[in-house]
Amino acid sequence: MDKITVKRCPFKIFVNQTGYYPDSRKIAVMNFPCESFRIIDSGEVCRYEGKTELFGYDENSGDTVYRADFTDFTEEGTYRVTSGNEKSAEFSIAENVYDKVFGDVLKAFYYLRCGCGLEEKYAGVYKHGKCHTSPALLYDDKKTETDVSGGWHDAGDYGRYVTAGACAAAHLLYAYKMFPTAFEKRQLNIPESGMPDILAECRYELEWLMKMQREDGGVYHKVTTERHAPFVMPEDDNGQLYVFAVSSSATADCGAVCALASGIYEKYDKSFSEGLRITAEKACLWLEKNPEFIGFKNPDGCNTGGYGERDDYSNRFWLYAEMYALTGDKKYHDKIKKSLENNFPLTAMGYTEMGGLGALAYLLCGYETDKVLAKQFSDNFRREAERLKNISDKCGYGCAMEEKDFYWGSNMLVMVRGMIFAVSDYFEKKSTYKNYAAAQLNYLLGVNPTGYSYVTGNGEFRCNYPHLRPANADGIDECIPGMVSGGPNRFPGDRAAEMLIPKGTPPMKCYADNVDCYSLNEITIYWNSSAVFVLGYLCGGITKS
Ligand code: 9MR
Ligand code: ZN
Repeated sequence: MDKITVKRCPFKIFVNQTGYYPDSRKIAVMNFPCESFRIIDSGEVCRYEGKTELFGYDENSGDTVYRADFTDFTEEGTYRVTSGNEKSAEFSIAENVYDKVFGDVLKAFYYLRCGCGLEEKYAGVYKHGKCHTSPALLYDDKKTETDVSGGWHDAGDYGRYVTAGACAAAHLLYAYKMFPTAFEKRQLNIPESGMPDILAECRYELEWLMKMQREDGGVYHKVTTERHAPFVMPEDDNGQLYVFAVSSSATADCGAVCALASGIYEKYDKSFSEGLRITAEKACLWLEKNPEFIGFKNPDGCNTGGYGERDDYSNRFWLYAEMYALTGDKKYHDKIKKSLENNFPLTAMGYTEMGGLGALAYLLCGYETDKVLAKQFSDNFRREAERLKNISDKCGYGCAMEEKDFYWGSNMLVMVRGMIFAVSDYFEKKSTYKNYAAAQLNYLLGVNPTGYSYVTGNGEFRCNYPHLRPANADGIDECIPGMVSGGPNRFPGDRAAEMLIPKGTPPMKCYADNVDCYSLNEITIYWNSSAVFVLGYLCGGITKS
């Protein structure tokens, strides 16, 4: 494939290109008039026939959508859907259908590790040398050296940002905590052992997060070079690293994820768990002394990520909820109540709004909870799931997104919505929204009007040229697998995207698999982590009591 031109999808019938569980709801989507469809196996033998249904006009794609429902075809195998001269990409029906994609989106974090080399026995052809290990200077004085090596590269760039990292690690840790059976035996072929691989991988990030804390408990917002690196391998990015100012959002998020992790790792490594608790407590003390919001703004001349926020209400709430869940100390319960006097969304689980993670902490806590408050939190998730279900039902592609939701990194919001379906089911101990969570994954993996699977290495027609420095610099045709692309963005925010996306393009089609389109096709750790959570639910399931 040429890296500059954007390939058009050869398929006009859209399916989850990974596939479906035998007992899942299965709907292929067409955007051309058709009346019937067939399912053919790899020997082109027809295995199923059915009538399509006109779904109607779908605003976010601009398509008139027809749908082929083959839910009652449950035989394991590899197939395509056909209609007239058109066909779908290949997909499977199988119990283990998500194994590869699940393993890949989780292994992606290993490929993004910073501060170490990636050895061939773990990384194969994607091996590379040690990166970003030189001491960083405090940006403020440009003199003081500090060791903040480690953690994951944030995204297509080589920056490491605390709020983004805390969010991604929290998604993974909650996925493990809520759906442990999906992870316990999942081998990722990474260097560590002695605990489930997902925990070993998160530990790599947590150790870095702890290094980002200053002696007084405040946490630096980010460590990056002053300007984004050119498209070179990480070991060749030798620009001076800087540690930028402390922010209250970074301090709260770092404390919160460390408190969450402290409880989880206790069983595996007492002293690590203890260190995490101390980090979290120090963050609390710093925040007490700094009750005002201290945001982050890039200094002039610096063009790496800002991750600015408008306030830190949800971050502080999340921290206090995690501290209460960890210690049962009433003083944190009082702080939870106090922080709820501010207004912020209590189901959001992105990288700026953390209220949903705080609610999760409270609902999963082993200590006594205020029944009214707990009910309010779980009702919020259920109400939000119901609202999203209605949106999904109105979308030809089953996606729970409205026009306004297709902004930078929209695929994260799709996955966070999948998370809300999962969380709601978890607390109801039912599988009411399982098909809706799956529908969000189906969209990500090909049931969308671009026809792309937005996960590298997965699906017959998949994105392969994300804005990801090592993938572009390594000279290897096939991109590192398991990277979730940011996806359609109705406000193309880079020059290449402005050129490639004609004005008036419907939101769901504002996408190009092009390395220069960072506003449409970058990757980030928190886009991957939200996909891991959804897969954790679909593969681990709800334990009915
Ligand atoms: O996801 C962020 C998006 O909402 C912003 O509009 C954009 C521009 O500031 O930045 C995005 O975040 C990037 C971060 O700043 C640096 N690493 C890559 C992130 C994804 O593009
Ligand atoms: Zn690095």
